[in-house]
Amino acid sequence: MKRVLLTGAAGGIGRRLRALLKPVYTELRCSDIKPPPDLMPDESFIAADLARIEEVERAVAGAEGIIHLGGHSGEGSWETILNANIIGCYNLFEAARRQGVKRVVFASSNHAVGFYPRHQRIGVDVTVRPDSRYGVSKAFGEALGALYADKYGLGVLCLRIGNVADQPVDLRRLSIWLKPEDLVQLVRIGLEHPDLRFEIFYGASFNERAWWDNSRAYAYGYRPTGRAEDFRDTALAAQAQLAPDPIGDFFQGGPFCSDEYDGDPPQAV
Ligand code: 15L
Repeated sequence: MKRVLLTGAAGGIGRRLRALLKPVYTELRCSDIKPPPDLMPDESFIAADLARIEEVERAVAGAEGIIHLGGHSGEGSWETILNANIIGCYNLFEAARRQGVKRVVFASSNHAVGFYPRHQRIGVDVTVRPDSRYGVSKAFGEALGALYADKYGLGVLCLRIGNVADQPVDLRRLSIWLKPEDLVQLVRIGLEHPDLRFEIFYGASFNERAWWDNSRAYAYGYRPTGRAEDFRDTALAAQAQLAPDPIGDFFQGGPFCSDEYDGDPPQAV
């Protein structure tokens, strides 16, 4: 696998992945709605608005694999989520099918299951419990990925990404942190593992406080190198500066759960 398209190349995760993937995929093509400000002369870039399928198809043409990070990466208005993450995600999978792409790695999110309480350990087989319109769009993307795998034979890996950063920055992130190099490992499994058809993995490093059973990823050879507890003291010191959030502190999705929350106080079951 050489010809790989990276959507969302101008975003936070996209910027990190571009640097880390350059030596791996020598024909990496980057895409976003606008060129990343730090685009290097040796990087290949094609602009595409995900809501316009003809632009997406142009970007996808010739690619063997796609890493789909593109779209809106947090909660947004329905219109924003609809265009970037619902229509945009459909356009991406449909363009991949039309252009004969072999593999798609879809950046899903922990927010597809954010309304599970923190005391519950979950695998990838639970019912989705999105914590936001954004989370719903990620559950939609996972469903679309399953359809394109089962019906059209595309190889699809959905990564329910926790939080990609150099280190975990608060208590919640001690459970969901993903070291950028570990994300590269996961992406490479999605693009290159010969047995992969459709899978969902959690995008998390080796975190002793994890809420997620990531055994499917381990079965495909994932061996994370990041250990959140190595940063425990700084993460807990940062947490001590934050105001308590009785809803967000109860659920896995954190502030995505407390944002617009209008239900009863959560009860531990
Ligand atoms: C996400 O899915 C977001 O894209 C990111 O900005 C973080 O908010 C992350 O989840 C998180 O849960 O920390």
